[in-house]
Amino acid sequence: MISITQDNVELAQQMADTLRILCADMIENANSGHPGVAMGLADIAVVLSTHLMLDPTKVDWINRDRLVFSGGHASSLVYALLYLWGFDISLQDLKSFRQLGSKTPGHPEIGHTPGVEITTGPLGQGVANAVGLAMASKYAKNIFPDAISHYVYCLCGDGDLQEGISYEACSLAGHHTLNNLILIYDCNQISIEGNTNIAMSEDISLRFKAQNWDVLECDGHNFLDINQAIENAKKLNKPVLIIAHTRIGKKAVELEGSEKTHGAPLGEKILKATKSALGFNPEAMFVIPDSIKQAFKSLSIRGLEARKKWESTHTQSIREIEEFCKPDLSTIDYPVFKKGEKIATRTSNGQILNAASKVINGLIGGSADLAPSNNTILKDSKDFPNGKNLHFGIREHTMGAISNAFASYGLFLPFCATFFVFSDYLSPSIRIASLMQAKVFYIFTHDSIGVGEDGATHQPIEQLSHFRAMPNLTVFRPADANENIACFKMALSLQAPSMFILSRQNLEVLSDTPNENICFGAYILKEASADPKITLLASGSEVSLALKSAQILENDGISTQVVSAPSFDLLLKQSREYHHYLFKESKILAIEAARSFEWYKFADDIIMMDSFGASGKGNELFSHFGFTLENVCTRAKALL
Ligand SMILES: Cc1ncc(C[n+]2csc(CCOP(=O)(O)OP(=O)(O)O)c2C)c(N)n1
Ligand SMILES: [Mg+2]
Repeated sequence: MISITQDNVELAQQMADTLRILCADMIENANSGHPGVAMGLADIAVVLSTHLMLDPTKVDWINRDRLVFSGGHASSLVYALLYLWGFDISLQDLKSFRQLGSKTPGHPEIGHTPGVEITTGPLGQGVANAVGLAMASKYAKNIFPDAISHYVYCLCGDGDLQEGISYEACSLAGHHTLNNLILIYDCNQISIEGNTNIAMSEDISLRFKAQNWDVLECDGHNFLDINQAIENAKKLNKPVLIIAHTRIGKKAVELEGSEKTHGAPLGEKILKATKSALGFNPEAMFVIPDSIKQAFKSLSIRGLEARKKWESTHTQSIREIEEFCKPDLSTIDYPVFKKGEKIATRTSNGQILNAASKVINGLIGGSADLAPSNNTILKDSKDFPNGKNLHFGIREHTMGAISNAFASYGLFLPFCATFFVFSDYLSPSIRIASLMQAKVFYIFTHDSIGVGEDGATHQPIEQLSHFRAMPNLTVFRPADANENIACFKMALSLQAPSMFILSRQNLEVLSDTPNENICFGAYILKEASADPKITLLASGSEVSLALKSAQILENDGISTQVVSAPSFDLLLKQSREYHHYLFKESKILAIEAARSFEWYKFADDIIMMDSFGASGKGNELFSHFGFTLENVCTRAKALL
């Protein structure tokens, strides 16, 4: 079967029922999972299978269609489909669904299971990811018009559309008239607590129309109807929402339509009864009739042939795409900063970004309406979709998820930006980026109480510790413009996300060249006159204070060194020998204008923020909160 017609509806039905039972078996076997969504979406999944162009033998084919399951709790369906489509997943993997060490974790994770496009589970993220993939595809098509022609499909549920991120994302999708995006809404009007009418009564169709989408509806259990909707959606010139009216747990005996199917196995009795009702052997598990295997297989053979044909007709584009993905980073002409110069790291970072953008054609990104403050405008590029400057609007959460999508699309190095304090608004997406090890650069300026007059609401306090605690994410807080360059180079070398925490206020450039020792996370910026008794350990704007304090302590006869620590994460990764080389036998006083308890890993005492900030002049705030020469020297001496 390669497309749905009146003649093969019966076969389609058998395929869908096989999926239903397979998913229910996986969940029963694991004794955990979500049968409702899998059984409810099985019919749509079969129709979608006839539209998707995927080649299981080449999962990174750049012109493949993208399919995002925004409701990651449909993972059983994801894995069952990938198995039947012929991806590198075995029946055994389905049998070890959700078990430790399996290829089939509780929610789909990119990199873990071949064929999974992006990690989903936190509701709403996937919708925004799909918008991001459609944007990535649209920009890719602008650069490689012959080669890129695929669709982005996304399956989402009531929960995804309740989440605020979906409003943000769909607003942007409508604004950009992303006509390569088809969002299929599993409208079963059931979530965990029961009917969605307990918390939701808006008109979804009107909502999407107001956001410049086209809206279609179909019976989500009628193959011809679903197929017609998808066919129609492809012809429209806007992003399309297909509201598919479905029943959760479709065909589960006694439980169809009930929230009870949402998050628990059907149970032996009901599973057996359901199998009998559908003509399956009630006693057998994981049975897939050969005819069904063949039907799915024919779809993936079609994908393989499409990919081969694409490769043979786009040889020139393929060469260009390969070049695009391999910029010569050694040719980046970084700006030069001279010792003693005064420049905010947000400003130096803007210059670095622009220098890098000239070489890295895939460097693309923007800010949530703060580009002039974050210094993230790429001056020699146009606005998306004609260039690399993205305007996210004031939609931080979606900005994070769209950046994740750009990173997983396969051609781009995305960055996004806002004030550091508003990183909270996209933190859930940063968490997923970290889990996925997606290479995204976060540019967060206005890094501390140094923000000044905007006051406590705008002064990040606890964010630095929060992100340092996030696995796989490297946080950089450079002390000056040259450290900024070194941190940027380091970030380019990592295959994971990086975060730049940058000052609003000017900082003195402390050395003449970028210090390569930044790869260790911290390094000795100023040696002590003798074996150090005190180490002043600081990051960012507090490094200057440490240097001046060290001079006073030295004058008072206390040998003092200064360690600049732009990256706590990288320092943590170094050996005990390196830590000992760095700190020797000295007492360590850390200085950081944040809630930086983690420095107790190394430090004997910390001068940090013990409260929220306040409004006032930046320099007065630093004094007010104890970031003074006097306090540093007193606290240092108290350690001896
Ligand atoms: C951000 C977030 N909040 C809560 C959850 C927990 N959760 C998982 S599924 C779900 C209900 C989703 O309802 P719906 O999308 O309608 O899925 P259905 O029950 O129809 O399968 C909830 C609350 C989650 N995964 N992500
Ligand atoms: Mg639902």
